[in-house]
Amino acid sequence: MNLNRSTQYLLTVVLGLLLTTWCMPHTSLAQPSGPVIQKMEPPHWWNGGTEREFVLVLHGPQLAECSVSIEEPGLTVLGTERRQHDDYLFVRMRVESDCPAGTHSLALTAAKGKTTFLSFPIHDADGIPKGGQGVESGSTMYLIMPDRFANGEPSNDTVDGLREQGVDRSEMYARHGGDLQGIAQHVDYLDALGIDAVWLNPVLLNDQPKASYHGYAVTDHYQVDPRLGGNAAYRDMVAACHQQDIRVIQDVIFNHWGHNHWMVRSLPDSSWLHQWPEFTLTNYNCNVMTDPHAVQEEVDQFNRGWFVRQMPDLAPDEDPLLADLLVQNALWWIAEAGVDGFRIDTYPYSDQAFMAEFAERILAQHPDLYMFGECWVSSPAAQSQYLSGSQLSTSDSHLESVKDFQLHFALRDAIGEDPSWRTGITRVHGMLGQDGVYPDPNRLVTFVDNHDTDRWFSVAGDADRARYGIGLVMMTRGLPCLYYGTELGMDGFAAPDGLVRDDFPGGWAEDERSAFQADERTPQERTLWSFTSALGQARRTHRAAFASPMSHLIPRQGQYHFMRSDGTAHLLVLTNASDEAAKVDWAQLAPLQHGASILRSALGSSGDGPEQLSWGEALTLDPWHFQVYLLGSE
Ligand SMILES: [Ca+2]
Ligand SMILES: [Ca+2]
Repeated sequence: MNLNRSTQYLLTVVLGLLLTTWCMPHTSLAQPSGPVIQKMEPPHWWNGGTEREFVLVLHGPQLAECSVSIEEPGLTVLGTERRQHDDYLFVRMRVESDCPAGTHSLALTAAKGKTTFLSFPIHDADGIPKGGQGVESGSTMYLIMPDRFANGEPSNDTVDGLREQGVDRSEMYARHGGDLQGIAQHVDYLDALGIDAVWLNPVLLNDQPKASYHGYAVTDHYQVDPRLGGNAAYRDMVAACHQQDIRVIQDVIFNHWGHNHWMVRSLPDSSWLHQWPEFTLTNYNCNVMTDPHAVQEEVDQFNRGWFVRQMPDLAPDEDPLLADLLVQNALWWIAEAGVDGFRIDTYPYSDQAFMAEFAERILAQHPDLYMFGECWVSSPAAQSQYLSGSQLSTSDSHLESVKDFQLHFALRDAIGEDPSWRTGITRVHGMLGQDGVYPDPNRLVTFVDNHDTDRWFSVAGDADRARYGIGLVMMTRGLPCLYYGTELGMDGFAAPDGLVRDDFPGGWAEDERSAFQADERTPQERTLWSFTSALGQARRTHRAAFASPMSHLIPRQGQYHFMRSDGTAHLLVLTNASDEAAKVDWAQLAPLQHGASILRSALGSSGDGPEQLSWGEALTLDPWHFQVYLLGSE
């Protein structure tokens, strides 16, 4: 179809208005005689279960001049605020627990005296799903890019009115059609793998013309992307996960919005974005944030420069109203969908005072909720400074955890090197030896790969090394997070990053085989999957041991042994990170014996060497051997 420009524009406006009204109540928002409300956020609130006060954002021609009143039991207008743009009115509201659920009417009166009655729904607090449960120590997490995992509902693959149309699975930056229904349909798969929590790349609407699949350019904060299934599918997916006792982590971004965000296209106030005399990118050097020698100009450019031109840099530091709206949106999703945690994107790039305020306000409502930041920094000292309770920081971030890039780097370097006094697995031992800088290293999110890095199988170079690295990250301290497909040995280097975001085999009806089914996996996939699953299940069986501190021994010629123990269950991890077979030195292991006489595999037949042996019995560790033994006696 070839449309001329004005027809295209008209269609865009009409479809835009249709989209805008999706989240609105059925009763008419606008009367011809009074103010016209084109957009309202949030679409509803609750009469309990979350903060009593919230800000209602109203957008429409000249709304800033309106006054608002309400005569409904339990619902009060505390006041209104306006900003530079005349089309916005911000209404501070308060809901009491005796406010009846249902639709309530707000009178919005224009300066000329005409009134529009706005319908606003209050939902019953009893309907709020259980959320904010956090992630227990000893758990295992799993990262999914929703567009690339499973297409549970082909009818939503393309949605009229959105800027990016269609799917093309042969094109790495096009949409592929995966969705939340697809994830909900495979909760059993996650459970079988031993997964206790899923983290999804952002699910909110990304109405961007290109590469909208990755989700990091949000354009509407109260709508899950309809191509992922919309808000209802999100609620259903979280419920399906909770049914299997799997927690859900929402990916949130406070550094930027998408440049097609409706509030960026109609900016309430210039102060809401970091402004520069001319367009300025961030310098992408996270280390300036913790570098005592850094000059302020470079810190400012890092923190206030834009990530890319399509991602305008948010300034909650400039306006407390914007800060309130960001916090409120997160609270809304906890109540709406029942999410259990937040992974905070580009954490150091965001305003740090706001990030601390955000975490503090969320935890005040949901003390168990788990939050971790993406801090792509280059030392344990820098990584530590983002954590609440860090002795290296002078302020409290209220942030419990970060992704452990330091262990990731050490393992990446180690896996390709011959072992020596300084190289190979010694790097991992040395990195873990710096854990004293963290308040609780067991809460760090550990990983071999993610959606931005090379896939682990390609880094490791072969199946044995890949298996070793997965074993190590699953058994050492921290909360391991597997990236979808890593358990199958999916490969690819992130050059460019689209190459590490392939579709999960079998997620689409037209796929030739389904790796969700054990009998359709290749022999190599089967071996790696069984091993990973055995590790995941061992973590579940011995959760307390994995929630406890670890002990490890100095590596010798690549042999690296460590213990996870809660004082009752003792799990001895015997590994050989080298190309040479080696005999176990039981004398070195003596500090970890705990009086045991028998060792039994905690991985069933998926570990290496004998499934059972006596303490002191001759034992050879093959190259890249990995085994976990539960200590016992006769
Ligand atoms: Ca779909
Ligand atoms: Ca920033």
